Amino acid sequence: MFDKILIANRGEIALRILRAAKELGIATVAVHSTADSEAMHVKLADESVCIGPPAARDSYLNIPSLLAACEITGADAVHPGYGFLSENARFAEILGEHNIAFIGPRPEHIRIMGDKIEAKRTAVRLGIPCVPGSPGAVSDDAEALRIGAEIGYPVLVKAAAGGGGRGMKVAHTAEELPGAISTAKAEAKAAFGDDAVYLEKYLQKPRHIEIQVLADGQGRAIHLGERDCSLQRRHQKIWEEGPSPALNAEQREEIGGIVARAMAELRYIGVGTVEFLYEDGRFYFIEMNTRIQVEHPVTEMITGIDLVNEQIKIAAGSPLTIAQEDVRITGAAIECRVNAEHARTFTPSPGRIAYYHPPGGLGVRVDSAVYQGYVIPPFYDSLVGKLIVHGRSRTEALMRLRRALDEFIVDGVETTLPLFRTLVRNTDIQNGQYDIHWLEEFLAAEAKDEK
Ligand code: MV4
Repeated sequence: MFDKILIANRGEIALRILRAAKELGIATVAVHSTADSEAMHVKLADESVCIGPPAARDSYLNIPSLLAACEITGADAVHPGYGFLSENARFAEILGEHNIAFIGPRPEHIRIMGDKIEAKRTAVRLGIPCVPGSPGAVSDDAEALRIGAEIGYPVLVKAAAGGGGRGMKVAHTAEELPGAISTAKAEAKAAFGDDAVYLEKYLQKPRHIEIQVLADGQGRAIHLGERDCSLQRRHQKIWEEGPSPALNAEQREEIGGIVARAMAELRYIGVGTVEFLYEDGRFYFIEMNTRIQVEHPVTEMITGIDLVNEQIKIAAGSPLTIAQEDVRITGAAIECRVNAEHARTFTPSPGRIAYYHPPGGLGVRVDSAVYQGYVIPPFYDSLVGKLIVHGRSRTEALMRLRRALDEFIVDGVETTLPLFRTLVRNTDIQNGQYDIHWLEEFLAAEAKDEK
């Protein structure tokens, strides 16, 4: 097992990793920018190192500074959390060259999944169902039009280097396709320095359902059910829940089994999330995330499995000790991402938290790194904390969420709590009847009613 883990992150996820490390008896090193000297993860870690000025590229993304921090403290492993360097294959490789363990998958798997065309090719090879589309990058309009005619319109043009929704263009007809391709290519070139694009049939009203996997790189892999992350705005997830209100146990076992077998065959290491669009009873692979995700607590609440604990043990070379038969999905969990933003306009609201009272009680979890008097800096994401509730049924989870939201007080900054208090009382949400466009349509309708 590791002796000392350096946590290359900040905020609630740094705290989450620190807690898992402490429970394993592993010493912790926090790193921080000059803007984060008073951050909770710095206060709770055994040691801390300042790695640079506020801008992320000079601190949390600064590989030489992180290596120096490992050297100074003698850390033998690095946990990257989510965001920042968590899906940087080169960082994982460099750590390996310095005999420091990267708590995550092999660089090779990070690289494959970072290229959306390569990821899809791999998914096809492993028997994971994909959206019909071009087999690889499209090079000329004639080829694109041939594929368009074959799969039918609307067609979605996606950037190979994209992901998270950047660099996508819809062509509703063949006439629109060449224009959509050239626009997508220009945007992809400007955003990622890579203009490779591919085509997919555009699914109009899907849900976003992702399967959580755990694999040991030695041929063992299990799935931990799904999370429904359809409620999002501008590709930012707002509300995540599991199990999905749209699936039954049989559908879950089928897609989960396919994904687990694929990850075992790939010799994937650690935690991973395989993302699907789900429409008319069918799953279509879109991407794979090779990191621990923001919404992982949903899975932890319904399975009772500590994902970060498992992730650390696997990175240290331990075989997976949980069998698929041991995984039981119990009840329902919902996570709300509470941001320091205006609940209607979503404009960021950094500043001092004048009063803070988080909710508690049975089935309530708050993953947060803020405290009363803490100043939310303007340089990073605006997450105040994640409120996660668990109930024996989805109905119980919803009632518990309503209660917990009413208890939650954050003064001094604007937060998205009022939005969640509205959502938890909405009939579509209560009935689980929503797709990936529901939230933006709801917000647009609300904005209209305001006038
Ligand atoms: C799609 C799609 C419809 N059809 N692919 C957006 C982010 C990226 N992960 C994939 N995305 C989509 N891919 C096909 N073939 C619609 C989206 C999409 C979306 C997906 C998941 C969650 C929210 C979304 C919001 C808009 C579009």
